[in-house]
Amino acid sequence: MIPHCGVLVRKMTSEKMMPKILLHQYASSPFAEKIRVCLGIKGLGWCAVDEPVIMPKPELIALTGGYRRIPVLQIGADIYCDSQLIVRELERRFPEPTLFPAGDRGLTQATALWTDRVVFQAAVAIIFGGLGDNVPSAFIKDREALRGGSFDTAAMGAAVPHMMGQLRAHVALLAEQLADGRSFLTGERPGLADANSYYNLWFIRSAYPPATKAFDQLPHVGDWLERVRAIGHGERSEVSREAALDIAQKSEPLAGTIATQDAKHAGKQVTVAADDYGRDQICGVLVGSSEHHISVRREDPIAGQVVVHFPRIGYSIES
Ligand SMILES: N[C@@H](CCC(=O)N[C@@H](CS)C(=O)NCC(=O)O)C(=O)O
Repeated sequence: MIPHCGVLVRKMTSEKMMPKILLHQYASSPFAEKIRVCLGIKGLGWCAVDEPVIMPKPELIALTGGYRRIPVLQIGADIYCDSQLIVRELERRFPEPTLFPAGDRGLTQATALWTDRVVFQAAVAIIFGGLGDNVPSAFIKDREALRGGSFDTAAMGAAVPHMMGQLRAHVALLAEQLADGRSFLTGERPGLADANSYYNLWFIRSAYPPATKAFDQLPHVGDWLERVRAIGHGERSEVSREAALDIAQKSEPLAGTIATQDAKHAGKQVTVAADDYGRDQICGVLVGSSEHHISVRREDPIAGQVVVHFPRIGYSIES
């Protein structure tokens, strides 16, 4: 039997009561792997909406209004950009089992700034520096547009020795954390700390296996990687990009409230953009905000009325 997306595997609920969890993703995406592991920890049924690895991504852009990065979570006409916010939304909608089994909610979310920026950039240099001339030119061109700067695999290659040392030092922190024999980073139950710390190592292992020598001799890490891998990805099925658009069109987005600090933007047209790379501006009417998120409503000729949600950390808002 194909499981319905958006239902707890352990507790089947009818599709009518529970909207589908749609994850716009592709197989080789490390940030999508972070979310797939979180879906596994929560034992959720979900639908993969496979997106291209490079632009154009017309269906995704119709939903997001310009945000092109992967992953994007869609629940009905609510579109959640960035793995940081996707994690928060999954935890909000499906609190049990928690992604914070040690009561480590704030601190563990902060680890994303370590794994998604510092460790990820080391992994990118190691993988693409290692692959060198084998990286397809269309991919390089696309990532240059994404970065707004060069994607120079030769320069990355020159940085590999340093980056391998850096990577080993980062992973040594995980070895230290696991040294008392615990199964997962914050104790006996897996959580976001594991998903965050795992996905870059998964990325290196799957995209450029020779580079695992940076960390595969460190104690405890190999067994922990295997335990995280064994969690799996929950119950996955597939939905086409066209069907995802259709779901958005036929759904109503959630209502939101606006934080006092954003009162001046309430109901007004604003633009939201990432502050690191993939800085495309997304325009919409501010309909929700908090310390943790910014939500804009937009009307799309293909997707209909959608609300696009962004994390606060790493995104700017301007009117
Ligand atoms: N801060 C974002 C970063 C996402 C990211 O960089 N994703 C990569 C793929 S793993 C990406 O979008 N690359 C360009 C693309 O796929 O078009 C997040 O946490 O979701």
